[in-house]
Amino acid sequence: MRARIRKLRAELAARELEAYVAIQNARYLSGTSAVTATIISEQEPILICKRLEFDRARRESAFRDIRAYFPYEVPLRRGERVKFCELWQVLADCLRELGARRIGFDGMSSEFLRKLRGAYEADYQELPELVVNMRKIKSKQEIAWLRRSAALAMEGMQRAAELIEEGRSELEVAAEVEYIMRKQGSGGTPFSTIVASGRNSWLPHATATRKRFRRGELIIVDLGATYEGYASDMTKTFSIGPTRRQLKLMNAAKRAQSAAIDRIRDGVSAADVDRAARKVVCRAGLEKFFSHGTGHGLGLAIHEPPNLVPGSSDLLQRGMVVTVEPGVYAPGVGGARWEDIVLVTKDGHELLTQ
Ligand SMILES: [Mn+2]
Repeated sequence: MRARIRKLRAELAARELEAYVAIQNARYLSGTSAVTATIISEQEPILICKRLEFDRARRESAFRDIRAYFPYEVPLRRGERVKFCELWQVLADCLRELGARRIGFDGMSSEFLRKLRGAYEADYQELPELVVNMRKIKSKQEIAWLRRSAALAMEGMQRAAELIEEGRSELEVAAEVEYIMRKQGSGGTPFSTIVASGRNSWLPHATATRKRFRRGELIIVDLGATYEGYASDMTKTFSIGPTRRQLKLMNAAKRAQSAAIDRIRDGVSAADVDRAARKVVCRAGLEKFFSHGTGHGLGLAIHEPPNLVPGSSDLLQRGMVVTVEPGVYAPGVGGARWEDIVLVTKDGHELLTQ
């Protein structure tokens, strides 16, 4: 956490900014999800949270300057200090106290910014990339947590593999995999577990329904766990008595994934990795069924930069953690997708799921 603050301060100094207000990235900077906003400057970093989160923020964050606010007046416990106001008013008070004139921030609605500016006039600059770029490269600790999270996802997937059989429902499988991941230490699923069979399998964002598996169906299982807030994301495609056309889809998605993973190493462009997957799908004559990007970064958020998509200007660097998940979705036939989590290393890559 200290290293993050130090890096951000260097970015601020380079841009002659006197303070940075983080809302989207407040958790990343402060180490707790109890946070609403943080203000980083040359002075003591400030954590702003709602009154009800104050005790948790104090327990979980290394920040010492913690300010609680609450939108309406309520009786307080002895010794409690709370400002009864809206978030923009606390921010304005803190920025005034810091005497900051040039202020960076990572994302506010125009309405919110208008109110903040009304309460404290300064030069505000929207610069989310200052923190977003830092977040792309994971620290040793973050990699360790992502590894644990990935291991939990693998346990879930193993359970799914045991349960795929005719007559079982999508929801039954989703419930069982979530149960086992939770029991093994998952903080919860970063997205609703996908178990999509038959006609649901060609909808890339199906969830899980009461539908039961039947012969001749493809079944996509896409699941994730969290560990210390860090998300995992993994997909496999199962089949019950697949047809030749279904096998072709599964094969193409699998080979596209391998081709993309093979490309991953320090210095390779994210667009190149996407292109490698697309080439395989194209050769199989299935390009019109590949309806999304090849992968995405993950960390505290399930989807974060870098994105492995056409036209991406990102270069993969050691310490980045990305998913690789090409998929093909042929209405009337089925959908197939494989997704694994890949750590970019100096000489290549390491799979965190398998
Ligand atoms: Mn994914």
